[in-house]
Amino acid sequence: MSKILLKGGSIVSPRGVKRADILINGEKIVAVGRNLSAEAQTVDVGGKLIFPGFIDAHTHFDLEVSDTVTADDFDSGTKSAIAGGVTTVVDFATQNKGETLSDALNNWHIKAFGKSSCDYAFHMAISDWREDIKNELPAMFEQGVTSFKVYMIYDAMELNDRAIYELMKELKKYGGIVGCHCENSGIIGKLREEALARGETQPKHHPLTRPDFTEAEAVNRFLAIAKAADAPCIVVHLSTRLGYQEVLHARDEGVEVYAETCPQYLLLDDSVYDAPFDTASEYVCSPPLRKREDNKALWDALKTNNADTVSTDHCSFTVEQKRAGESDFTKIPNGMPGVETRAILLYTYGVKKHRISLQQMCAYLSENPARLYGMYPKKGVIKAGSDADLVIFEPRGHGKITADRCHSRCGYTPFEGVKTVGGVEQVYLRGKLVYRGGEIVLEHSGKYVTRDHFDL
Ligand code: DUC
Ligand code: ZN
Ligand code: ZN
Repeated sequence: MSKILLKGGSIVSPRGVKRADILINGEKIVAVGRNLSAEAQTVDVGGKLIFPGFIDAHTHFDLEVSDTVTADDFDSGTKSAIAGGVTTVVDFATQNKGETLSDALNNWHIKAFGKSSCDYAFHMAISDWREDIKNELPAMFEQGVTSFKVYMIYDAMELNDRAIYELMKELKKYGGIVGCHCENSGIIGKLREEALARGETQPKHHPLTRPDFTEAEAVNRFLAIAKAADAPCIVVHLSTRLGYQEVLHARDEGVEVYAETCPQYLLLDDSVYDAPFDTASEYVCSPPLRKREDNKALWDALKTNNADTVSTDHCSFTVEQKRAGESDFTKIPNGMPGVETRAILLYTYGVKKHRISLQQMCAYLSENPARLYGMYPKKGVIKAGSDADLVIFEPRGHGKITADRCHSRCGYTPFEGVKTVGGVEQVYLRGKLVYRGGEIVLEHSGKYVTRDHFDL
């Protein structure tokens, strides 16, 4: 078995930053401490920050949606991930109507197996709640799927309040948790119809037909359902100040709610939709980009530890694919890439701008998602016994995000030209160097991760 000794780095955790060496044996960390010595390949990481491998618990790779399929599959998506320091993704295995959950899980295993350059796990997105689906839940837990997703919007996916309530009550029996895409389908559906009838067909009409209160109402309703079911839950991709207030209010009422947001809701706003179609459509995602005051509220949520994770909702389409909605914004496939740029953005615009600390960055990108999704302490922490998933991060130097250096197949980044500080220098996945100095040096070595119950 190969041993590697990383010497002189500063190890980041939610509890602090400390100088220590890390000894890796095979796939695992076997020791962490000062002045370690061993017969091992020694790597000098003096002056670097070392994070537990980042986890992106919200990606959509190889997803069929809007009569097309996402530009990134598990091959390109996970290459993009490791280039961004992400050593584990939790993608959404998605049940199509009429399918069983085991059909959906098998489909996602086939999509990911042998193609993934980082480790991967699956949430199960349920779009068809039936008696036989209820009976399948124990089998999901046996196969390491312990978190579920529901959508309050999208014709092909939407569950009603009763189904969400029943699912929550059922999952409570097994210690599972439900994340929800919170948008009010009825109001948004009508606003879109009215906009199109007025000839309002452009990307700028996308945010106008999904106003902030449609997220807040859905968050409020989802949390009322969680309260009725007395079940823990997650609001995914929280995008508005109003929605955040609903989360705080529900917590005051005793609801166990966790909140996820994404870099695009922290850093971008709806002014981008005024650009010509090809540029504006790149930013069409749901929920849409919001206002600066919403960005600010979400940074505040992170600063005060009132949000729990920062994921990406990586769901990428090429400009060509986006052109399906050139004369009707409702036909633009929703989503954008993000898995590769999340960490550097959070470091540059979070840590370096003093909006969050380095420790909080580690909590949001590594430890909290590992705990929330039942992977801790295998993932999300640097300690003896954990997987040797490590990000060697250079804290100095200036750069710029450009699509030509990203690995997504969609051909663009919503952060084109954005200035950055520092960067991911090397990435270890279970003890193997997979990324170094801008190059992927080992591909397709990702494995499926079975998950336990959440513990955050
Ligand atoms: N929103 C997106 O923009 N894309 C994928 C799914 C979602 O909820
Ligand atoms: Zn969603
Ligand atoms: Zn999503």
